[in-house]
Amino acid sequence: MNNLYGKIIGYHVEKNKVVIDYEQISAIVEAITPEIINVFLPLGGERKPSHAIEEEKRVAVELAVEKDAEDLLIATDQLQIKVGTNFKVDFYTKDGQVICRDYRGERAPFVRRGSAHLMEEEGHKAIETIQGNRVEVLKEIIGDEYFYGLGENTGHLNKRGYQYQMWNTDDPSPHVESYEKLYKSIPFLLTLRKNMAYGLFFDNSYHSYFNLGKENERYLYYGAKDGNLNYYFIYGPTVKQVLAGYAYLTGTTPLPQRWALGYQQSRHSYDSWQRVMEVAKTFRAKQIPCDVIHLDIEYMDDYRVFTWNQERFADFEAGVAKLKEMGFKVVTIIDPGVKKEKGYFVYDEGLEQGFYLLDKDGIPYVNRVWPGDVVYPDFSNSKARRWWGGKHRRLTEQGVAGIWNDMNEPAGFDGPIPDDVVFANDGYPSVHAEMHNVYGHLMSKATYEGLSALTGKRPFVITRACFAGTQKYSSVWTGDNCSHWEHLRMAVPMLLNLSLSGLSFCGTDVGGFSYDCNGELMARWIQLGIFSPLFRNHSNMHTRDQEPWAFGAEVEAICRKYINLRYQLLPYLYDLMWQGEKNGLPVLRPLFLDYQDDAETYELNDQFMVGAHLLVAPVLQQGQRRRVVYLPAGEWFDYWTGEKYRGEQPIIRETPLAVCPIYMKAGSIIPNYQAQNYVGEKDQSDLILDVYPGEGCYTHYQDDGETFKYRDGEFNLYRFMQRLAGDKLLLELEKTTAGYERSYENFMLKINGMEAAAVRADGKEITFSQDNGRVLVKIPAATKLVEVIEK
Ligand code: MIG
Repeated sequence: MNNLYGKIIGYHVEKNKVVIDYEQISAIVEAITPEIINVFLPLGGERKPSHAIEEEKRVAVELAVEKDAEDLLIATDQLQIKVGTNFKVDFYTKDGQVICRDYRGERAPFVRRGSAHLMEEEGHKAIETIQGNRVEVLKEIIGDEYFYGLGENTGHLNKRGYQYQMWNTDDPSPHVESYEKLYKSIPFLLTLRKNMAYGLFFDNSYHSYFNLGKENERYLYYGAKDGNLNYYFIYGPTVKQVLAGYAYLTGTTPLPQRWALGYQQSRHSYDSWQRVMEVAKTFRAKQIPCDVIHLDIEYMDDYRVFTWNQERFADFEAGVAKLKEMGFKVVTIIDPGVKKEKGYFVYDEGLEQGFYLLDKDGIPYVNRVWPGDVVYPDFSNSKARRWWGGKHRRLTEQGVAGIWNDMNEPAGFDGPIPDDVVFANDGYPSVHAEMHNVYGHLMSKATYEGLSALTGKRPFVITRACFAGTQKYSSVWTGDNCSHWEHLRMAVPMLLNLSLSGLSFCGTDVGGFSYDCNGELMARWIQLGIFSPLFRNHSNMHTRDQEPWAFGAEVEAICRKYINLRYQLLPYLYDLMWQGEKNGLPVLRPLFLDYQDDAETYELNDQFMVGAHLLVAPVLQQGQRRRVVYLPAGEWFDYWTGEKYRGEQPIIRETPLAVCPIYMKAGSIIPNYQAQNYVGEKDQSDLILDVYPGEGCYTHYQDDGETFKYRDGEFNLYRFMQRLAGDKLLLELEKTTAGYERSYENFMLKINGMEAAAVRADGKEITFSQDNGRVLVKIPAATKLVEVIEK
């Protein structure tokens, strides 16, 4: 780094903050908590309110500050921070172990020989060398380090050796490994090495770059074209602590309505009520569960947002109501581009109130999208956000249940929006170069807040573009993938890194968006899709039908079976979302989240955990009829056969088309619902508990599934504990919190891998049945103790 700020010539402490005067500039090191440190240098001007960290997060932290000859030594009760000449900043544990250190040498990129120009002439693409950023940070790579996070990127789980960019981009060609940027920018990096994990969150929304030991093995490089040096160091040493720290700053995904975890069917575009009804009826006739049908852009009147087509979608309200009777919710797409047309109420209202982005001459900036010429709402203006949020009344009044935000990178058919387009930014006027990456974020915030005010229910929003912190407002999907096996494979690390970047409520277009899907690919994609929190099948216009029945009887049966499994697992997924709102941990997890000491898990690109109890090893290759599954420490039950395996070893699993390998950890108690066609079809007053004998404890959460009343305590909690004692399995059941009026009547216990001689409930012998290596028992929900005596 060539930034020469000189020596430290003075400092003073203001509460949590140490202001450090250099010969050339003043820097700030501030403890947000004892484990989270903000490092700030005003390279680009005034410090504006962050769009990612929206609330005051500082707690009072005791700082010990000391100056030696050159350096300033700052200590919290968790960390020691050494700040030196030229604002080099190093982090140590309280007992002096290095965590993360600035790299002191010069940048030393590897040499590229030959001519980029000639290569481009021939039609190849040259790789951009990243230079000349206003903001630059180099951190030492300390030995065997692994890098994760950074939101949505192609490639592998571990990002070491690669370069990525933060610049929200809608590039419709097939996403391949060499892509450095996609729709989402999450400048959060998680670093893992033996016994240590830490995070760096760079809160700068300008176009920025991460080079993770690609340029040189010895350092990682972060650069931003403009703005300030402004990052948060987040101490672990566990990955879970780092994620909790990042969630503390940027927020967590709020618990969604329960139906939002159901299966969702989309298509660009179901273009009339007639076609929508055909699809809806087929789901019910074929008994394939489905909760949501999406209306893509063709529902609109000539792509005017907040309108609908009066012929193909005549009597909109009645159509939505009819679907509701059948148990379907309707989610409609809303793009940011507002058709530039006098007399169109949205355009006129926004224009009158000055709610559009302006070009440098102060005239509403125009680009072209679906409706033709459009103007763009300025979502950085809170008044514009409220106006936009309120516009959704038109749709919610018709019964629309959720909103899908697209094209909000923002995209424009006439090329990128110029850097100097002006945003109001609530009193901190800013240009597009700074606001581009937060445009989608602020749009989904407007949508979330609008839906929340209009419906009083937990909003369901999907967005394509986003920034750090969008998890507070929206779910995300990974944009325009293809019906390619490579894209199925890529989905696993992509969803895992999104999950590690705060965006727990994520999913892919199941079956693939572009290109034609085929039966085998569909079957495998559904098998993966049932585990992603957002579970939506979507495909492009002019591609082959992609509904679950479009590929013949065998694939249809597989889809039905797996979508049913998703619906059985709904209470487990819902529990995970509820926990995630509190602790910031994602639903989908790379294995190292729960097995951090096991280096075998650091580069598993084709396996994941759903919560802490369920391990999935999907099939990601055409024709693959067996695969290796790595089981981490513990004992594991094959979900399909009940067979038990010892962990810390790879095993081989046969994978005929109908089998996706799933393993349940011994000691797990997984809540299940009875199969149903949609959420709410059955009252689910009997909860199934799928028990895998061992030692374990599980907390189950229950509420109304829709409103915010849970935030006022209207929920129930149940604690289920199990342990083995000699030839007995003991289950203790307890309702530990009773705040929600409805409760379960019975628990249906499914005890796997056991044959029982007798079962006792609260000391009394009760009847049970035995089925395929499982004990089945129904007990009243008030039961406290169940003893299963092994045969
Ligand atoms: O220019 O609304 O990624 O899911 O179907 C394409 C039409 C616009 C891109 C989205 C895709 C959606 C499509 N949209």
